[in-house]
Amino acid sequence: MKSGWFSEMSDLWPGIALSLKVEEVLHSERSQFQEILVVKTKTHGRALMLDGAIQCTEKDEFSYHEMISYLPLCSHPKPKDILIVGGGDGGVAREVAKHPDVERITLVDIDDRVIEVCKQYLPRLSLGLNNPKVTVSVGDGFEFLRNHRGEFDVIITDSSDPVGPAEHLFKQPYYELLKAALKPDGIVASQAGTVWESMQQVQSTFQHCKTMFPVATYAVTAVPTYPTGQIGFVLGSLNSQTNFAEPMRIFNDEDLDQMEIRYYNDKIHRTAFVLPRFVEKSLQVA
Ligand code: AAT
Repeated sequence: MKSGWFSEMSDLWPGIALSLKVEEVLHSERSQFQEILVVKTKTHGRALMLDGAIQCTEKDEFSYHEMISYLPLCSHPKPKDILIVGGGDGGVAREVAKHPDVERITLVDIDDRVIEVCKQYLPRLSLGLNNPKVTVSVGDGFEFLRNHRGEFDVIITDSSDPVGPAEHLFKQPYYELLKAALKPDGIVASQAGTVWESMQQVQSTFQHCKTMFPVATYAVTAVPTYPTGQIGFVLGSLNSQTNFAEPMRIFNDEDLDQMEIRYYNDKIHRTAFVLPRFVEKSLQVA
């Protein structure tokens, strides 16, 4: 590897790797669960990597964090109680807390070291964890859900990829627990990988969701520093009337400016569900 560059190599996206020029390694440790690395990049601000996979860079994290938050929140008539599984960097909590209907946010991340390291090095994300609406809990999201029934309007799974501590968050039993933890008409949204390199993962996550929820769909957004520059979300609703592609709550430009939302609006919400033909066919969503 060329010195001074970080390359994101993984068996999940074999034969392809995004590289970032690194100016300084700010933090590196092996926690109980994973390898944590924070670097200062030349062009993308600070970046967090877990087990060699880019979790976020300061330059483009807003696309992912806004979309994984507002696609489900704006598809729900009154999202008051929210659970975030993963998301220890605070980016999703930061966005979810901006939604005026949201009253309580519980965040459960497996790794308290990710939370602490992000508090120290990624303050623009971790400020989300200090919001008074947010309660942070440390533990496995799967185990947490076992003990929570009928409590949440929206559950967002902002988890790392399906290797290591997040592996079981991409399997059928997790979707059974998600369903049970929702209130009536509840909605779920989960990080679900990219169709360009991980079609099988997308298909199986989507199938799990479809098995448990009367409405299930897949949406995409652009994140230049994620593998292939694109990432998708699986969304499910217990309400058979939910039409994810048409937002129930529309923020106007003034609202969006005030909320410091830079990527999401109602137009991009609708577009996120427009999928290429090969994806429609693979997921049978057409
Ligand atoms: N916010 C964008 C970054 C992430 S964070 C993924 C988080 O999931 C990490 O903080 C990790 O500690 C946490 N996590 C992993 N497994 C579990 C688990 N079983 N229970 C709770 N939290 C967990 C997502 C990056 C996506 C990368 C795409 N390539």
